[in-house]
Amino acid sequence: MRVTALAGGVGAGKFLRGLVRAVPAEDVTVIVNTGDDIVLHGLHVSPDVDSVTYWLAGVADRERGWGMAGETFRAAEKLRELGAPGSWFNLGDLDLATHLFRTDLLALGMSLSEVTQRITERFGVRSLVLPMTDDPVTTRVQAVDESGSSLDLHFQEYWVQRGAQDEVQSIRYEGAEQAAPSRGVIPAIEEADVVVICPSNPVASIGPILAIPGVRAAVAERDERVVGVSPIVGGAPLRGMADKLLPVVGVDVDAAAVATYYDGLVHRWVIDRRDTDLLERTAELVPVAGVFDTVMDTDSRAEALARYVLDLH
Ligand code: FO1
Repeated sequence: MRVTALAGGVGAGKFLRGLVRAVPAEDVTVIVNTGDDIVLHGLHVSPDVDSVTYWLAGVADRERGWGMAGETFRAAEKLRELGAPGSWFNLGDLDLATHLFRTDLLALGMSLSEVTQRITERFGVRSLVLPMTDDPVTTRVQAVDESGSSLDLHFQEYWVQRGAQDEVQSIRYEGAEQAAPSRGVIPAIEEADVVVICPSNPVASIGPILAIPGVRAAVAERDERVVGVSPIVGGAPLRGMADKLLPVVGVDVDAAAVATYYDGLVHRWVIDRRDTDLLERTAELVPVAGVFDTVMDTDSRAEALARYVLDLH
């Protein structure tokens, strides 16, 4: 069974670890958000691509969610001491190797997807990891700070530097309209037996992927083969800031309502057991509604969820 997953950060990483236990890893293609990529200290950082890579390679830090297990931050501390711009973003010492390698290969003229393939291979990842595009796309957040001043922030400035403290007014995916899906993205959607929308932040992680010309239409075309897992459990995201961004796009922060963000795209929608009271409402919004334990503390729980998602009809 060929599975194509649309993915962002931690929630996707956890789910994908289960997915590659449920089906052969070689049969999985992951299309990953690059809207929160950022250049820091001259290095190209692709947080979601790296999260997916580290989770699939089994080297992710389960607690922190991002970066590698056993990470140290000596270089980041020194950069802060030096007052380096961008030192508010913690690049781990091991993680730095990935960014140095990526930046070097990009400078040699390789595309982001070629570089990603090289990196995932070196990490022993057997699934195909495709950045959504090789073109520059940046998620930008228009917000107002506590003094009422308008801000136009890179997503990482909003989330990491400023701690999601500002009132968000709108979100845009800069460059998306001019971007092309990276090679393999559209065929991976067209040829999949199942297209999974991972339990990632809809606005920050999946929205940018769907904004790449051709992607939304390709997913919509797959109709009953498209299944999504709610990233909202008990009225809040398990991690991250989806609760702050969903209202900005007019979507309520609950497991059923969040399916409406994917209106016309998801055929089957899985909510968490804790939200069983929302099952009836979910069934009014999507053709097939399912309930399962979506909190993936372990790989076996993630595998059980992946099997449920693939079998739901
Ligand atoms: N998230 C943080 O909250 N603080 C950080 O300093 C931070 C550094 C970081 C470095 C590399 C990386 O791949 C991810 C990192 N993240 C950090 C996570 C990241 O900001 C977001 O959670 C994702 O971009 C959203 O999926």
